[in-house]
Amino acid sequence: MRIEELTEKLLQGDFYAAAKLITFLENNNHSEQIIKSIYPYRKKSYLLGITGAPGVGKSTITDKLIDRFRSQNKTVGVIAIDPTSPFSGGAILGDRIRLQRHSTDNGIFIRSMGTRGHLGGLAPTTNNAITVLSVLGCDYIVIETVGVGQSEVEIVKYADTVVLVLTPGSGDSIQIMKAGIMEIGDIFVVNKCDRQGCKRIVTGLEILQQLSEKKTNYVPPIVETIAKDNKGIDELYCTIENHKKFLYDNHIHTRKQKERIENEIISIIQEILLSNTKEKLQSNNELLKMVESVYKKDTDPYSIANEIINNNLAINKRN
Ligand SMILES: Nc1nc2c(ncn2[C@@H]2O[C@H](COP(=O)(O)OP(=O)(O)O)[C@@H](O)[C@H]2O)c(=O)[nH]1
Ligand SMILES: [Mg+2]
Repeated sequence: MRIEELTEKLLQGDFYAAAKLITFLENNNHSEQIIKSIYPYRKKSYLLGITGAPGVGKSTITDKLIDRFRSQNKTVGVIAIDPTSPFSGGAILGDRIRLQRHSTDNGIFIRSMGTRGHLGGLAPTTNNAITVLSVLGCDYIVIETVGVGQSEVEIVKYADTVVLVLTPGSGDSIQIMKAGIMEIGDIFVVNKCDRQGCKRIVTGLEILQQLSEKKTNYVPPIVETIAKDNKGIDELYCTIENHKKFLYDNHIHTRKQKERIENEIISIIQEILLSNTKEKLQSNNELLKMVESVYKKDTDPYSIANEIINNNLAINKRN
C-alpha cells in the first residue's frame, strides 16, 4: 500500500495502517513525508511514561492500567521500548505474551520497539510513533522504557506524567534514589509489596518527598502496589488522574507539550546532521584519513569534529 493510502487510512482510525506506518518510521523510510502529512491531525492524547529498572514490573503495571483505562472506555496505545534486547528485534517476549491478551480489543494498540541501529538515539523514532498513535486517536499513550538517565530513553522526561517504578531487591533502586529522582518521577510506584524491603524504599522516598516539598508546589505521591495481583492499581490510576488534573489546572500541560515539540525539533536536527555527515564521511573514506591524522598527533578529535561540522554546514548552505 502506498504511503498516501496508509496515512489516509490512519486518519480514519485504522490500526493496521498505524502499525505499517510505525514500521516505515522505525526504518526511517519516508519519515519526513509521513510526519508532514499527518502531524496536523494529532488528537488530544495523554502521554504516560512508565520507567524503571528491568524486571520491576513495568509491563505488568501497564497491563493492569490498560484494564482501568478500557473500563472507562478510553483507547490506549502502548509503546514498549527495550534497549536491553538489541538483537532480538524488539521487546522481550514477556511483554508480548502478557500484553497479547489485549490483542483482540480494538481500543488498544501495542507496539514494541528495539533500539538497534538508530543514529541519534531513540528520540526521533519514538516521537514519530507517538505522533502516529495520537493521530490514530488514542486517549492515552503509554511509553514503557527501561532505566533512567540514559540518553536514548530520555524521551520519558517529556511524558505528561512519568511513573517511576521501584522495587525491593533491585540494586538499581538504591542508585536511582541518589540520582535526583524527585525531578524525574511525577509518581513513584513501589511495586512487589508482597516482598520484603518495600517499607525501606517507601521510607527513603518519603524523606526525599519532604526535602522536595520546600522547593516545589507539587510533591510526587508514592503508591504501593502488588501489580501481579492487581493490588494498588486503582490507587495508581486515581493518582495519575490527579496529576493530570494538576497539570491542566495549572496550565502546565500546554507548556509540556511545547517542551516536547522543542525536543522533537532538536532530535530531528541531530538525526539529519548526523546521518548527512556520516554518509559523506563514509562515502569517500574521509573519516579514516581523519582518524589517521589524530592518531599521528597532527590534530585532535575536537578540531576534526568541528571541521566536519563546518564543512557540512557549508555544503548544505550551497545546496
Ligand atoms: N512478586 C511479585 N512479582 C511481580 C509483581 N509485579 C510483577 N511481578 C513479576 O516480575 C517479573 C517482571 O515483570 P515485568 O512486568 O515484565 O517487568 P518489567 O521488566 O519492568 O516490564 C514478572 O515475572 C512479573 O510477574 C509483584 O507485585 N510481585
Ligand atoms: Mg517490560
